[in-house]
Amino acid sequence: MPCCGWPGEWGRAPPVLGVGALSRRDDLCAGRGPAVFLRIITTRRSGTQGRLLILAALIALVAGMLPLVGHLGGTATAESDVPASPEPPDPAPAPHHEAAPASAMVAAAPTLPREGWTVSASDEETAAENGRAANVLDGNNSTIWHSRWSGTAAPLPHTITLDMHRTQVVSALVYQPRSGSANGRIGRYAVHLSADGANWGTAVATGTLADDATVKTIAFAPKGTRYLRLTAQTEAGNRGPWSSAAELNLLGDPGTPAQTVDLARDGWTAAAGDQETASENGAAGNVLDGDATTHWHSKWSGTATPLPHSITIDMKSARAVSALSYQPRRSGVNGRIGAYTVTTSTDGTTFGAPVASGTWRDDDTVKGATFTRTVSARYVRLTATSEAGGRGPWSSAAEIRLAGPASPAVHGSWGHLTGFPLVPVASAVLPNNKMLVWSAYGVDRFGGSNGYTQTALLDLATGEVTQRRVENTRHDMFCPGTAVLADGRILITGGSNAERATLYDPATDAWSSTADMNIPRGYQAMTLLSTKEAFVLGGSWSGGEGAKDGEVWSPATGTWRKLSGVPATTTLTGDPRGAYRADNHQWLYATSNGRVLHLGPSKQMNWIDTAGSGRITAAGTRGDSADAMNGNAIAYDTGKLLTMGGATAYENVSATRRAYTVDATGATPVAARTGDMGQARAFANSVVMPDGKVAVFGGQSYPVPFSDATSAMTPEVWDPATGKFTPLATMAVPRNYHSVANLLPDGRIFSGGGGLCGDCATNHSDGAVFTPPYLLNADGTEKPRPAITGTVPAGLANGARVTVTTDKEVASFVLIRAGAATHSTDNDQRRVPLTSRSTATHTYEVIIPSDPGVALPGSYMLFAMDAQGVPSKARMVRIG
Ligand SMILES: [Cu+2]
Repeated sequence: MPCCGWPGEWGRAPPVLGVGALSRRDDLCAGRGPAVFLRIITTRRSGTQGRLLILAALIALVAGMLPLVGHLGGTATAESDVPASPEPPDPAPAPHHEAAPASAMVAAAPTLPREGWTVSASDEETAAENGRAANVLDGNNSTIWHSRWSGTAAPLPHTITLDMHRTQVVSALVYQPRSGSANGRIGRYAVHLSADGANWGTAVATGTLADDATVKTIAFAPKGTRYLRLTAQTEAGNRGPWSSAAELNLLGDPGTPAQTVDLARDGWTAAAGDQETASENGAAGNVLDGDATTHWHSKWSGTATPLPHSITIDMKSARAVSALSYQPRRSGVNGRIGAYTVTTSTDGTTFGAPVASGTWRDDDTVKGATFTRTVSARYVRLTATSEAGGRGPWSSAAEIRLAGPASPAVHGSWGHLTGFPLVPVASAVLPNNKMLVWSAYGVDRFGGSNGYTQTALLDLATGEVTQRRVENTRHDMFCPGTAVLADGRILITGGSNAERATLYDPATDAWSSTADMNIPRGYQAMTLLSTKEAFVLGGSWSGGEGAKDGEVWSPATGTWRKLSGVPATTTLTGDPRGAYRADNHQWLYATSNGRVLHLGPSKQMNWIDTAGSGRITAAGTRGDSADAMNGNAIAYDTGKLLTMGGATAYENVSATRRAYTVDATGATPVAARTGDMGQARAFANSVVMPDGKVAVFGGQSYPVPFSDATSAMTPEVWDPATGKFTPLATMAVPRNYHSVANLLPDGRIFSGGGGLCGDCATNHSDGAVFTPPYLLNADGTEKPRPAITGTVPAGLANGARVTVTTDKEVASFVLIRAGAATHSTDNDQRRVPLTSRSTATHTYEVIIPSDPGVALPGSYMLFAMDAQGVPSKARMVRIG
């Protein structure tokens, strides 16, 4: 039974040109387009790295303009049947290097070392010349791969496939044509990526290369991959059915160009050269209202105002600006901006040379334009010179944001992307400084109940990723429930094989089965209990709808006990899809005596007693909160939780910016509204940090599974002292449905994943590490950190008093439970501040809370913090 939406349903969408052809007029401006439109559009590939895509677009454009000149090298040419042609003039210089943002990005991308790589081709000439595929990796431009041409030539298309034998982030293919002869120069091409060498998805780049001997760089959005396939569809000069290449290289992660942070838009105004106000509310001011459902639209009723159109943001005072982000309209495709320039002004009259220019892809993702330099300006003007799909003389924008340089000490900073051999849909931080991630039966897709799962381990010390297909537990662990057990093992339940339950033991790296659940489930929630048992509730996404009563797993017997007194009926949201969605992804907080507070995402909260056959009793509503499906709940302090975001339905409804605190320390939980997030989010992930602040990453303001539209690219941090959210450094990759985030033992945060939709556009088989502000000086260097120096016992009992030594004076100690995240839910992470006292110089007695409902048994990171809140690296300890 497919869940999460079924990728096959719209995973193989027609190309976007076909989509554009459906739109004859501006019907979609009024939101009257057929529903299928949005679905098709959401399958377009990610465009967040729009800067990079500019280059690919320009290459394609330029190639089409260059004259096709036949060429026959003067030396002995292999292909004997080629008509002689005059020599071409010197190849025209490719003008794409003038696209500053794109080439700036590409230049920063390192050429990946090719040691250990292998290559194969659909065919190769070995009889009449040495045209073996391997020649493209030998660093010698005079040896080439050539498609088979002796006897009967193998017809086009030809493919050549690189295998890096490990997953790396790749951002471009560099094609060195053969020298000495033009034959086989690749013309029309497609580039595909694959994690497994079997599933290739849609092309990440297509186009036509110029018929000359210059090196060609084909850029695409950075992505983790192991295999890359270049398909040659035509010969550049139509000289024959041949393809050839002297060398192929790949460029790696271009890195985050400059760390930027969104500027607050309070008091700003927007004015456009023209706007539609007669037939719709297309006023310019809509780009600043934080509402992705309203937009600016150029005038289209009566006689449409012709391109170009411009819209100018007035920030009311001069600011340092270094990037613009453009969110396309949500209600249709018309007016999506294609080619654009950005100019700035200090007086609103005189605008300088463009600080950014390029062409945005025709899809619904949030687009970035990184300026060539940081400018001080009051006015920023976005000028659209083409409509992305050529649909008409229109321009539109849902939201326009401006960003300035980020200050590391305030906004943190992002590290490079790490590629994974799969989409990390679920993750668990392990006691051995590794992170376990897994997807489904496929590395980039799901469906069916296949009895095996693709997993990977990231070694946090070395960055090495190892892949493993887990078959022995006969469990497809896609869309599961997870719980970190008292002994550090991970219990994974249900999902695609809905009744199954699997254990992963980090100590032995072994996977094993435990008893099946009584009730098959998918999208259920779990938590460990203070009794060291594990509790599960809900999960109608898989194994049948409704009646997903609670049950409890015993570590002593390895069996499940049904809790007939804990039906899910009072824990449901009012989702329009009914039970299928109403009991998904519940927020559970284990407390004393085997009890659990169920605090969402339904607006109704409940106390659950797991003793015997269990009992569930109403615990009031979460303040004035509505249902908040796919929001987050985080235990940031003992008995204190923060909930944020979510939506009243699983999908296709606006998410909320609202956040609440829930105090569960008394008999009745007390909920109160706290500050709003800057952006509405569902499908986000949140992480509590040692200092008690909560960082939230990703999510969409209008949740649609497998879409990257309406992505919130600005993470935020909530401060419990002020109740306010403030922005953090902008993310490079959207993190939406099926993404994860975890606090790491070094005090940094992993944010990755998203997608798992097969041949779709929104698979993100990568992740990046965010360094929080508390670790950084203003200049981006790392602050001196305290260190825990002495031995800390690996296992600690509740109530233990442990002596901890440090290298310098520290102010406090804190435990953060190792998290296990999937589907915006992490009921494992909790922050437990510790009581401590100094007993000698740099020596402290630290008290582990005696109540296992406070220091819930399991794996913890023990941090020491100095008086400024700078944390040490953690020691991993096992409590209970
Ligand atoms: Cu899912």
